[in-house]
Amino acid sequence: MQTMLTALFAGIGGVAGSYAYAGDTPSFVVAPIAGFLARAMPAPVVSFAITTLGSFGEQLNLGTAVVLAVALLAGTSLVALAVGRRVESAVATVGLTALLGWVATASVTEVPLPALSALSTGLASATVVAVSEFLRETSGREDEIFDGERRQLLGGLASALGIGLFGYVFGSRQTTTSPENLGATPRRQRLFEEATAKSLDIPGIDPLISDVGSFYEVDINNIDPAVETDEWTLSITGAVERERTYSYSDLTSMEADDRFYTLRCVGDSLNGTKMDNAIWTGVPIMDVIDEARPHGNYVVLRAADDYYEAFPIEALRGGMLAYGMNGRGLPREHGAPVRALLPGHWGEPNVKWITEIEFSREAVTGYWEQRGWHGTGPVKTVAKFHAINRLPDGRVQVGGHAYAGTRGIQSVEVSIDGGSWREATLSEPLSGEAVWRQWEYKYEPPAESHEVVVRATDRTGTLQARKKAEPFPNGPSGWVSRTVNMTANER
Ligand SMILES: Nc1nc2c(c(=O)[nH]1)N[C@H]1C(S)=C(S)[C@@H](COP(=O)(O)O)O[C@H]1N2
Ligand SMILES: [Mo]
Repeated sequence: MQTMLTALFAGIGGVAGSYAYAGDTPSFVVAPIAGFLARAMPAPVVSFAITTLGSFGEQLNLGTAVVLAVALLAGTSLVALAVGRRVESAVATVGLTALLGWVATASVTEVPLPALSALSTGLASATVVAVSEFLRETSGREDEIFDGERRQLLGGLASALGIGLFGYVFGSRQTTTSPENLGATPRRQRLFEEATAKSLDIPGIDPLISDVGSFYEVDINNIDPAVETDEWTLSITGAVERERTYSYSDLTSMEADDRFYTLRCVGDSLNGTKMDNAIWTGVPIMDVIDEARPHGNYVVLRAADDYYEAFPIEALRGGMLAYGMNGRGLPREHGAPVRALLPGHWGEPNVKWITEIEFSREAVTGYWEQRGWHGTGPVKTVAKFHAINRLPDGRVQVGGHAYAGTRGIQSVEVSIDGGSWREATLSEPLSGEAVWRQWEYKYEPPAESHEVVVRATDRTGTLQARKKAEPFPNGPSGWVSRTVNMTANER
């Protein structure tokens, strides 16, 4: 029993030691395990996790990975304890703990963790075992308050907690980097002012530019890649006349552009919040690609997290390689240092942490398409309905955002009586190819409790589809309908 607990503490210490070295990066021993779990999960489970569990699903995955990592290191420590005691050598026990912990950590995935990261894990486990074994063996006297086994357990627990605290402090330091300020160019300044001037003031919904901190995040790993700017490169490969490789400074020394561009995930629920807008800074993707003279019809964008999406080459037109977001460098969670942005497409092909643009003569099946999704094409038209406010004069204000990709939003209509439609007020369109608009409608409530339905029409004159569909596999559709209850404290 004592041995089991000592091994468990060693497992906890090992994971904490790994965190101390790597922080919240892919070199953390939990990261490859969480990634493995996410990829090994059958497609329907993944879809359920995304659309129903949301971030809880991610936490569940991360929690499971932590437990598995602790179990792995507890297992190797247990072996070391058994062998070391058999040969009656504390040195062997401790050394073997470090060695096995190191080997196990280094081999948890097909992509091995960096040697130093794995070593920090093994050493941390060995420290816990060393403290425990030392306390067990140095106790001899019968009249001691704590006998050897108690001392062993308390020592193991204390050292695991100590390493945990150390790991927390150092590991967090590893990962908190705030992106540099890109400085205010006149063009960027104009875009910020434009968004402020055009934003409608509707309590309960985002302004026209989302805060970077609340901008939705979707990706395949719990722990995002941490790509160093000076180590980053982008290769243009495959069916091209000349392969090319760009560094970060190659890219940033090209003529920069700033654009509004709205992103929406195909796995967003109909009235969900996986839709946001930002000002992005970068270079037109075609400026980079033209130099390589591609001749395939298809393109694959690959990333540092092994994510890849593939689609016909036309989708790249109007696209950008972005390294800035709302006036700062791209935050890590949104793809630092560089991501792709393809106006009007679902989020999927907007590949973050991009490392390679590969051209191909044949169609390739992307990461999500292998799992049954169809999320590389243009977005569906949607009017989201997020705000219900009671005005002091007794009227009701309802509002939200509407988005139709590059087709643009022409109008938004509201019905409060289950039949007749009134035009909502729209925010002035922002400059740009694929940008959302806000809508707002004020009315006298027809009853205590009533149903409000909203629908958008795009600039081609096409009405948002009424027929309901789940997000999987093509993105949600239908008209958003909400019950407004005057007696409840609605918002
Ligand atoms: N490298 C990489 N890029 C990625 C993803 C990913 O998992 N890995 N997810 C995609 C999906 S499904 C969406 S919706 C958008 C989300 O971008 P955001 O997290 O910046 O909002 O990124 C896309 N780009
Ligand atoms: Mo997505």
